[in-house]
Formats: sequence, C-alpha cells, structure tokens
Amino acid sequence: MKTVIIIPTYNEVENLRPLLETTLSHVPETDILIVDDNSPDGTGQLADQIHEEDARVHVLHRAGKLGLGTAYIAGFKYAIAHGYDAAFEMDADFSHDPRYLPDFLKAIEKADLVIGSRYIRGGDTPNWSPMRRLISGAGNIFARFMLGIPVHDCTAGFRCYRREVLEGIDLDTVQSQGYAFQVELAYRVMQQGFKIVEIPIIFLDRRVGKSKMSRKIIMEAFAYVLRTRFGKRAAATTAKQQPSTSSTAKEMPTVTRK
Ligand SMILES: Nc1nc2c(ncn2[C@@H]2O[C@H](COP(=O)(O)OP(=O)(O)OP(=O)(O)O)[C@@H](O)[C@H]2O)c(=O)[nH]1
Ligand SMILES: [Mg+2]
Repeated sequence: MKTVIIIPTYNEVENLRPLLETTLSHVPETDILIVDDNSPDGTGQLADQIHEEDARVHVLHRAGKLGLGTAYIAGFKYAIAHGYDAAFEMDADFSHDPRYLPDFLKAIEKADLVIGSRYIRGGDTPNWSPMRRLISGAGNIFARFMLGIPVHDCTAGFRCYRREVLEGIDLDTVQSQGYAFQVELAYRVMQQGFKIVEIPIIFLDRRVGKSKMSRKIIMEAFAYVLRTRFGKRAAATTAKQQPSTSSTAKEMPTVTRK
C-alpha cells in the first residue's frame, strides 16, 4: 500500500528533524508530506533541506497561516493527485507518537478510516490536567451523542484514511479548521457508510514549541456540532429545493509544490 503521512507545521523547527527521523525509523516504506504555512521560525526551509537529503520527504508551501483544516485538505488533494492508497493525519509535536504507525497500517487493511483514540481501553492522556480531560472528554461525548458518530474520540487528529474515503467526502466543501475539522470529517465518513476503526494511543503533550490551539477552536467545534445537529432539517430542505451541481473537475490545492 502506497502511503503518505501528512504533517501540517507552523513553527515546529525544533521538532521537525527528530520527528521525521523517528517516523521513518518506524515506517521506512512510507512517504511524508510537510504542509508548512510559511512558518516565521524557518520550518519550511528546514523541510526543503530534509527533502534534498531524503526523497521520501515532500513539502507543500503555503503563503501564510491558513489553518489546520485547509492544510489537511491540501495534503489530501496531494495524496489523491499522487496516487497514494492511504494518507495519515499526524501532528508535528510528538503528541502523536510515531511508534503507533505500524498499528495503523495493520488496521487500515480492514477499515476505511483508522482513528488513534485516547478514549478506548489502552488509550490515555497521562499529562493532562483534570480540567483539560473534562473539556475534551465531555466535548467528545457531546459530539458523539448529538451527531451519532460511532467513535469514542472524534476530535482526535491522529488518523489514517483510505484514498476512497478522501475521494468520497467532497473535500472542497469542508469548512472547519480545528477540533471541528476532525469532528466534521468523522461525521462525513460515517454518513458515506465507510468503516471506522479506533486503535488505542497514549497522547503525550508537545515536547517543545508553542501550542496554536485556543478557546476559539473549542467554540468552533461546539458550534459545528450544534449547527449540524439542529440545522439538519433546514439543510435537507434546501438540498431538495436546489439540487447540487456535481463537478467532476476538482480544484487543485492553491499551494506550490517543492
Ligand atoms: N500548516 C499549518 N499547521 C498548523 C496550523 N496550526 C497548527 N498547525 C500544526 O498542527 C499541529 C497541531 O497543532 P498544535 O498547536 O500542536 O495543537 P494542539 O495539538 O491542539 O495543541 P498542543 O496542546 O500544543 O499540542 C502541529 O503540527 C502544528 O504545527 C496552521 O495554521 N497551518
Ligand atoms: Mg499538539
């Protein structure tokens, strides 16, 4: 299976080289795609340098900080355009331990989407404060029951998608950026009837560098769940009245490829 690991980066210069080394030591047969948003700390230049040293590492440069969701959408389009059979989402800060990558590859053989879950047996968030556990745990239960997503950790960002899934969920209409992006994708994958499997992961806090997440990102996820749950009837009516035009020519990422 031809596989690519998509890693969005914004100011991850200290993490990048050790992360890529560790990742490729666990899954030497995969490719990596860094999607860098013109990080002021030079992450993009370092990624270019690593690309020169190792042909498995590719880089997409975007003009500025455009958000995590669009970074993944650009990465998914790259994966489709370059004939990958499966694509991973993975953070650059070591929260997503590359040692789990072989478990994902095994699981994706019998699934369409594999999610690294903190909320099933064997999963954990050992460094988190009780408050952070409460917010994340309650948010997940809320999203799960409001939207009927059969997943214990639907905000998780350590995932592997089969190509058919990425082709089946109309990437151009995804709007969300942060945790909501993960919830929206899980919801769409479920709606299309694809098979989702969770495998346990221990989620560690970032080693170095600064968090880019904020209260705004939490509110975005909350608003997405409410809008999707209670806007359903209205959305269905609109869809009936205005049949959607199916476009075969999918837009290519607005990014330059190294
Ligand atoms: N390309 C791109 N990457 C981003 C953007 N925002 C965040 N990232 C990357 O997305 C990943 C997740 O961001 P984090 O800041 O670690 O968010 P988090 O994991 O919720 O927060 P932490 O508690 O700091 O771990 C990291 O690899 C970031 O570098 C963005 O706007 N563009
Ligand atoms: Mg992180």
